Amino acid sequence: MQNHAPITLYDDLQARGLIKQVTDTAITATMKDRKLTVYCGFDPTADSLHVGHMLPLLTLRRFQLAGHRVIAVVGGATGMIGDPSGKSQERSLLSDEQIAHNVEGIRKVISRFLDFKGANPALLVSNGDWFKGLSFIEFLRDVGKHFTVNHMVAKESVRARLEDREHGISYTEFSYMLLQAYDFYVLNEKENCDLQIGGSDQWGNITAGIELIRRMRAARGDSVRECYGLTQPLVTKSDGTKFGKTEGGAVWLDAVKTSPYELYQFFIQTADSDVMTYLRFFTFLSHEELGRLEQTIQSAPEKREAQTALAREMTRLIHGDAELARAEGATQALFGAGIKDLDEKTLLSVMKGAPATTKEKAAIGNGIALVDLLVETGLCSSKGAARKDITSGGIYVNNERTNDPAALIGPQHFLAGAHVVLRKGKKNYHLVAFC
Ligand code: 383
Repeated sequence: MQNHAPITLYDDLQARGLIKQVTDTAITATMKDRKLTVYCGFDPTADSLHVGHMLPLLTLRRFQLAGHRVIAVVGGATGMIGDPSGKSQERSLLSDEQIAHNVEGIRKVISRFLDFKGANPALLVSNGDWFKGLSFIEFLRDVGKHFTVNHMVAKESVRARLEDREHGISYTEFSYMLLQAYDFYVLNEKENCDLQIGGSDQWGNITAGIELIRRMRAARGDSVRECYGLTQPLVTKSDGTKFGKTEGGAVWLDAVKTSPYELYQFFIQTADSDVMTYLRFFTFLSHEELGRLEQTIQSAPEKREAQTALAREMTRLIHGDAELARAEGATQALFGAGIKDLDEKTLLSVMKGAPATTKEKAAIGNGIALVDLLVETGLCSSKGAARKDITSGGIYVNNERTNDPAALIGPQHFLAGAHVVLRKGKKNYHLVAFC
């Protein structure tokens, strides 16, 4: 008999490998005894978040689903400074307009992961709200006084940069930790926030916050309040390359920057050796279902059931059911006649990454010889080779095999937006756009 008793949030996080460090082991008991208020911060370095931000974002969601109160902080102020944690070089500063634009983009992404309406609504704030009214002198007197530089230089984020004499660290970035510490203090005072989470790169900033809360309260003679920090492992790939990057750059959580189809494909391509880790990290599938999927990797790896489950869950979570259906449709279309039914946006997104050629409609009249097009696109090295490939059945036009070496390609072949998809063999696609 399997035990279906619901497990506690802490045990669930632990079983999924989502906890790297905690500041106090008492947090296990506290999380069972009462509801916490937990926060995580996101700096507006771009106008969207990417898959690298998903772990803490989804962990906030797990906390919310378990009945805890969650706060997402967008760094309207900290984004102006730049967190040196985990960064080997000084950041370039963003303009006020850029930051305002990015804050809005990030707000939109976060809103899709947390519930802002129900009985236990999430809160989304920008730390610009409290830093705006604070003067430099006030900050140095009230906050800076509680930190010794000796202590600050010992934190990993700063130490690494002090040792690197070539790049060093500016006074600006050196101060970053104080800002994040102050956020925790403000949220603790105003919202009774008692837990901060983040990736393990955030450990120094989180512990600085806990210290600051203790010291500022002690300086005023206020009672001690228990506050906690919890960090999560950084997501890695077993082949040593960076998670979340493709040839086209970062994988974003915004449909305009990374289409749902591309996101789906990104997760489909997960290696067998990583897929269970990601399923545990990112999905809300039960432990029984995770166990079942793990077995399929042994019993039928060629079916890639675990990868499909991961891609489905992530696309649904990030973009919703309708986009998942489109991404799945597009995936099948890529290999079949369904390609004819795709709209232009989906077709272009499916073909993104494939080489493309543009031709003028006017220049081809009723049609251009398929052999010529195959040579022009570089799919075949010569007309002779093209004819051979066609007769041997290796050439497809819009995913339909074409055996006629004299075939003409013309308007009757145009897919959405006057495109023709050529394919040689199983995988060599080429998109021809007629304009
Ligand atoms: C700002 C103000 C706060 C608390 C946190 C912050 C942001 C923090 C930071 N976080 C990273 C970011 O913004 O720089 N100083 O890109 C990333 N996070 C999360 C997680 C992660 C971290 O947003 O490890 C990956 O996503 O903590 O690198 O009061």
